[in-house]
Amino acid sequence: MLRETIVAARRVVVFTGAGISQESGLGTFRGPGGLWERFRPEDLATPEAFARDPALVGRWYAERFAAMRAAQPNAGHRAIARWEALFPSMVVVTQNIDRLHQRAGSRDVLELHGTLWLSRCARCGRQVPTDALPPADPPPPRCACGGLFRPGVVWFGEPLPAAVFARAERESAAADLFVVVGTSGSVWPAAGLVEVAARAGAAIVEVNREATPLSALATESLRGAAGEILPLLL
Ligand code: BJW
Ligand code: ZN
Repeated sequence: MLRETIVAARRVVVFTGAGISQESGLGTFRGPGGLWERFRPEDLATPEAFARDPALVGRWYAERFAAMRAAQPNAGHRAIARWEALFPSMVVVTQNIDRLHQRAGSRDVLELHGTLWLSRCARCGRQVPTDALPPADPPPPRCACGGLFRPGVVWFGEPLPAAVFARAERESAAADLFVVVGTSGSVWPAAGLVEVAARAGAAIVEVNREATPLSALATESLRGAAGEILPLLL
């Protein structure tokens, strides 16, 4: 059944979250050992937190950027990249900011929550590669205009990049196979894409170590590690 669905698929969307990068050594947000167990999101991942304590927020992201640079794509990222050759249309929609999909070879990646590889001036909006900036410890580097550089990610309360999200919605509505990997499905509006795909009639395949609120929408739920299951699906 799953086999037939995959073989017949023409338009595929793979929707990913922090769980796919867990086997590359990057922390997830929620659950045991997750980043939010040690930190409160509102202390670090909001524009208010950055305004209140830019050095603290800057240091936290500098540490995570160092970990991301050192991390390597895993078997899950690589399997997804290889799917591009198998389907007429294949898009990766990711909530991740680590660029591991691109480094694994995926060419069409929609970054819903931005990327830590880019920084931008909080005052004038000028965008620069994060590794071109001096180390953020302390204080965060400043732009020529005097503003502070902030990570190029989407914080709570901020809008997602509109054109990127609009395309993600279109692709989700047009997909015949929608594969959800390693996300708790608890952050909106990203999580709503699964509903968009389900309502439009796509087969939903979930790959996760645990059940999530999205499992109810899934045609098929595969429980386990993405790095083990995704190469098998191939
Ligand atoms: C494995 C595995 C392995 C582990 N293999 N699986 C509607 C209802 C309620 C609230 C809202 C709503 N609409 C908006 C909101 C508010 C808010 C929100 O969603 N809040 C909820 C928490 C309730 N949303 C927003 O604020 C968004 N903006 C917005 O709505 O703007 C509106 C607006 C419009 C116009 C003007 C102004 C505003 C923005 C959300 C931004 C989220 N940002 C973050 C931080 C990014 C930067 C950073 O990294 O620091 O994005 S939060 C964090 O969560 C990060 C992630 O992308 C995101 C999702 O997490 P993810 O990927 O699902 O990770 P986990 O840890 O939750 O789950 C991992 C999963 O993997 C688990 O299920 C494991 O079991 C599994 N797993 N290892 C397979 N090896
Ligand atoms: Zn500036």
